[in-house]
Amino acid sequence: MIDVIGVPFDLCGSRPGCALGPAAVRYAGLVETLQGIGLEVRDCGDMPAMRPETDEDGMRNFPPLLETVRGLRKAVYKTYLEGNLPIVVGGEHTVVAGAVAAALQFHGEDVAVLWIDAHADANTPGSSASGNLHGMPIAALAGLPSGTEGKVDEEWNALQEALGSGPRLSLNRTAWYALRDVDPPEVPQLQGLALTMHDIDRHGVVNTMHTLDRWLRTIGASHLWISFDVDALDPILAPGTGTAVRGGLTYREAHLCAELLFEMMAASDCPYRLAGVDVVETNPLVDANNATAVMVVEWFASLFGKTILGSRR
Ligand code: HAR
Ligand code: MN
Ligand code: MN
Ligand code: MN
Repeated sequence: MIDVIGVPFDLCGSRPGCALGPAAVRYAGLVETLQGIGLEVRDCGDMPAMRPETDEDGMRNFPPLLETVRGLRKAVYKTYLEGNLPIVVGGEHTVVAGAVAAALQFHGEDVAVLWIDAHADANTPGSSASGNLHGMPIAALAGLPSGTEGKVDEEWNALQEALGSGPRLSLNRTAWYALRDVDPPEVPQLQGLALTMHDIDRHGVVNTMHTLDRWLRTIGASHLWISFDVDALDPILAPGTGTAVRGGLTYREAHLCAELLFEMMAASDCPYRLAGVDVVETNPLVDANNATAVMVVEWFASLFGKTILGSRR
């Protein structure tokens, strides 16, 4: 059974609105669409909404973020204990740290992460030019030092604590896909597999997905967490997001990517299993006709086996 968990959190990004992401994705029919292709789906509703609150000398809205990350880690862990598969619907990318931490805690250190995103999200508080925590979840998961001191360093340590006692995410077990807006201090963190839009232009989705599959086997991944930031998509197709970057995945490329991920994991000799999926940064306030959320739901259908001529499940 799939557990859908909404996280209406948008206090640590560059523009508000993706707290409405879970509602937008539900209105676009996520639950019904997955049920329609034969999956058992339980909608667990949303995590509590948060109010803005910043401590003196601290990071913007850090206290409510901390509470949300901790709460999501517990919710995802509970999903695992019940034998279910989590789908997390954000909300800002920051919160995903709690979900991946739960996957690492439950499944162990051989969890690999596929980060489908225009951005690397590997800044630390010390390296971030914006100070926005949604650009830092990979650094938090990897347990990188804050690179700064004082209250901000204390908060970063509190975030580490909120991620729990499980193993940290190794940067060597992290793959990025559709990158095109990476800050210079993030480049040294790209230690796993970094597939940029250039690589996708040059080699196509089929070859880059094959590279991903081989890499997952080489590193001995036991499970795969797929994190889908909608800004990976081209903003012409999916304008509903806070930090749009032109030159992203086309409609067909995005679907092919999802269809191939399904195929890779359905292969009889596939050594890794899906640990969970999230979709984040959907902001219906800057969208028309909920186009981005509709695209997200179609993408999920492809990821779970829907093809043009029917379902492979
Ligand atoms: N790298 C920039 C920063 O750190 C922009 C990050 C934008 N992040 C997201 N999630 N929208 O990918 O501020
Ligand atoms: Mn992101
Ligand atoms: Mn397992
Ligand atoms: Mn992004």
